[in-house]
Amino acid sequence: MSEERILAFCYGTLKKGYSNNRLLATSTFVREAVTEPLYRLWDVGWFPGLTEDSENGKAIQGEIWSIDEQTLRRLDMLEGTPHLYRREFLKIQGMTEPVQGYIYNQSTSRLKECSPVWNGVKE
Ligand code: PCA
Repeated sequence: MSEERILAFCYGTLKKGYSNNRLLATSTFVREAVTEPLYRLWDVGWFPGLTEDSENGKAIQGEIWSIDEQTLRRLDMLEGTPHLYRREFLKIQGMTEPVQGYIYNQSTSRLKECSPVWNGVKE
């Protein structure tokens, strides 16, 4: 199998201390990171959703993780890609390498905004 590593920006339940971080048990934490001010963050319930907003976007806080392809496929399943979320390249401050993350793919019209950071209930 390919040994390629993928950089992922995690802003919700995949972060350290939160419920889905166990899926990153074989992945490597790179550093905390902030997006370019091109996004907004919404409280979907017990998890958050990131959307693009090039006009009124905020710099969103999260973590960069280095993951393998098998983990990426597992994350796609967990995140309901491409229906609930779609995976895209995101613009992260200070990163020249490509970084992917999950964009929320449903309506946010009834959701409360939680930019610039999601602090859900820790495990
Ligand atoms: N999990 C992914 C997207 C939203 C969520 O809860 C993440 O942490 O980045």
